Amino acid sequence: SPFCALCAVVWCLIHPAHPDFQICVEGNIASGKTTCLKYFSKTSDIQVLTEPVSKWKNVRGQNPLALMYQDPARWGLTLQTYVQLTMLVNHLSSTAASVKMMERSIFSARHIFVENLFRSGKLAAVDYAVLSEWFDWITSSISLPVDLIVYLQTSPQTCYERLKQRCRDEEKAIPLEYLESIHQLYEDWLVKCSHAAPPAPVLLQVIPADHDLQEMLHLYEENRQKILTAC
Ligand code: DCP
Repeated sequence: SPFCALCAVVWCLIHPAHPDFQICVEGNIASGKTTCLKYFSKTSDIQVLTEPVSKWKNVRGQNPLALMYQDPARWGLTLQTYVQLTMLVNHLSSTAASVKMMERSIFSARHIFVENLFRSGKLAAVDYAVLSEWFDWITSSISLPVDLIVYLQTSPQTCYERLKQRCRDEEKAIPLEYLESIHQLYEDWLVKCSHAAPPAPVLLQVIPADHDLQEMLHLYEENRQKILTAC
């Protein structure tokens, strides 16, 4: 009947084609997530979502990433609100492939970056409360399944050197201590599970990522089999 056809259309709109397996690649700033995603994009049936950082550098001509680094107390909420939106869009994006791989997640945005800004005194308690309310509502009301987290585990020193090498304008003033705090939060979150539970139930694959590019490509190849088996 026409009624059923309409129901089917509405159903498709609110339930877009979900992949069978959703992977998030996590790690410190400059840990090599993009290289990892690029590598896996060559595997058929894995759809890789392009990195959202280009959006954070340019939303309608504005650069909230640069503003946040210039004055975190003023612009931290602005950037993190937008990061949360772009992450939500990526989590919900439908794909024809059976495996979807994305860079970071709405979970690390909250448990690593928002947490770090707050703990370091750069985010007002009211901004932290508002961001947390949004996060809690989104994650309790919308299904955002994550099946596997690939954690690129690096030393903060390695990330610092890579950061200096790539010389991204917005990131020029990032001190080593900032990378150390992000690293500690990642270890607490994913390895020690001490300050927030990863989205459950989730598999964790830790890849040591301090090596040079050639060795990393080798490690990705080794891990490709394990990841495909997990799928
Ligand atoms: N960022 C932030 N808040 C978030 C997520 C990221 O402030 N919730 C910042 C940290 C970086 C920039 O955004 O300055 C880009 O971060 P990513 O680590 O996600 O991207 P990279 O390109 O640095 O990753 P990689 O070098 O591992 O490919």
